[in-house]
Amino acid sequence: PARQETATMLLPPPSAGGGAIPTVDMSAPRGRGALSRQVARACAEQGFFRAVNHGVPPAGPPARLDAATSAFFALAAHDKQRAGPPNPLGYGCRSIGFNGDVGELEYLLLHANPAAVAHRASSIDTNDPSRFSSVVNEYVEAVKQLACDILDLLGEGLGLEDPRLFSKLITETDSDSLLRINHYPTKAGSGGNPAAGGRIGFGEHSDPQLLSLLRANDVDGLQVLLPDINGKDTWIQVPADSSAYFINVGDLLQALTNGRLVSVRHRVIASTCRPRLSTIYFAAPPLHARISALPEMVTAGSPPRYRSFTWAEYKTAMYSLRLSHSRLDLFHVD
Ligand code: GA4
Repeated sequence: PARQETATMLLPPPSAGGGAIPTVDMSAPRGRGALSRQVARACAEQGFFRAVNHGVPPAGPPARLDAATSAFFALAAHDKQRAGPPNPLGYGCRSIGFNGDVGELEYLLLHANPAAVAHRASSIDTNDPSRFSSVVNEYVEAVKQLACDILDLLGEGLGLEDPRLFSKLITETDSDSLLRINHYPTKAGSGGNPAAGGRIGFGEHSDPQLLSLLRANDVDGLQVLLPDINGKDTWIQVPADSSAYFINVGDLLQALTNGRLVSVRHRVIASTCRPRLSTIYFAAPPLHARISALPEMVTAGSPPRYRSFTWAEYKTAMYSLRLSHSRLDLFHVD
């Protein structure tokens, strides 16, 4: 812990964010064409946006999932450990991945595939495993729908020959999508003083998959690395909005679009005052899916940047590296 405090003090302060974060009204007030261009632009310029009026009713699947996961995190440590260790799925506390990364959080990492969820849920809610898995499954159905909408808008906005190509990858029955629920507890003894905050909840990284959809309670903490007006990368504090979904471009979309879309680097600095609860759906293709730049994204002026790989191959690389590694660089053609 002492080492972490020192590292924290070296972090440059984030800029207060609102304005820099693109907001997309998914109800398409200016029509579908304008919406698809707006989504494609945000994903190309920031790799990140806030989706509002997204059509997922907050009192439905999200509220039921939050209740179930909060009840799980409130259990005694030894009861939670029954759903761990994360290998890589399951319950984890402080350690992230296999290579020594730590964070000030505990989490559940679940496969989004219904069969795999049911299997896992038996150790998560021993009283009523079928209820826990149905709550997860209905949430996944709702966010997967939103993910498909966004991916189709992206396909249209980028002018792809098959605009549904991205969404088809995640609706395959053997898609490798995940659901992660992160609980950042408060630091006992800090006296609720925000100035004593600044612990690294989840270190800097990009998401490896296609697209991530994050929803969190009203506790701040998420920061994204975005270019400022001079093009210099700056950490931007993302103001909490529990009614919105925050959308991240992942490494695979960057590779498929030959770098037109950018996978955004982000991190969480844990608050000391109130616990943060976030739920992230990572939309991924099947393991055997081959990822290479789409023909539309390759021109004489922009030749293929990355060599072709399968999602399985990419995952092997990602699990052998640290959280902050820019793993797409391994596939870069010079
Ligand atoms: C980052 C994004 C997702 O949370 C995650 C993480 C995964 C894990 O926790 O098992 C990884 C990390 C994430 C990338 C590098 C490796 C694997 C931890 C880690 C050090 C679930 C994912 O898919 O990649």
